[in-house]
Parts: sequence; C-alpha cells; structure tokens
Amino acid sequence: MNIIVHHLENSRSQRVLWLLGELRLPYRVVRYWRDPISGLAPDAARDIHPLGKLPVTQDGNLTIAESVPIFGHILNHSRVPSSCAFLTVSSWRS
Ligand SMILES: N[C@@H](CCC(=O)N[C@@H](CS)C(=O)NCC(=O)O)C(=O)O
Repeated sequence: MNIIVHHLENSRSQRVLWLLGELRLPYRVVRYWRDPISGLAPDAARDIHPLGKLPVTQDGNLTIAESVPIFGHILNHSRVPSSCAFLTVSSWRS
C-alpha cells in the first residue's frame, strides 16, 4: 500500500493520518487549508472530490472518498487482527 491522503486542516481527515501513524504505514499527505473567512475547503479540493469534501485517499488507481471506507481500506491492508472491533462491526453491518 502506497497511500496518498488529501488532508484538510482541522477536519476529520486528521483521523486518517492518525490511523496510518498508529499502524506505522507509509503515506504521503497533500495538504489543503481552509478559507480563513468561510472556513470552507479551497477550490483545489474540488479537483479530487466534486464537492470539495475531504478526506480522500488515493492508493494506486483506487480513489476513495468518505472516512469509513477509507478506514476499511487501510485496515484491510494492515496487520490488524481480523477480530478487530471495527472489522467485526463492518461485517455485521454488511
Ligand atoms: N462523510 C464525509 C464527510 C466529509 C466532510 O464533510 N469533510 C469536511 C471536513 S470534516 C470538509 O471537507 N469540509 C470542507 C468544505 O465543506 O468545504 C466523511 O466522513 O469523510
């Protein structure tokens, strides 16, 4: 896994960076800063997501939006035991 994280400051995308850090997985960050007046993501975020919502990750040809599937993708490619609570809940919900 060679993941790129499109990360917006002060947002839930911080959780993706946290998870990758905890799992000691390598990643690259593309950083976006909020507009100081509106607090919205910059226009450049729309190059990677039609609504400019982050996080978005890219792993090879696979681009994923939405935190939960991003977490699933990361955990599927980690050495986290399959008994991990997150994976158990995911399979229970599907
Ligand atoms: N359901 C999405 C929500 C994504 C989202 O709303 N991200 C916010 C930051 S927490 C965002 O990009 N806001 C910038 C904007 O709306 O301009 C997820 O869980 O990833």
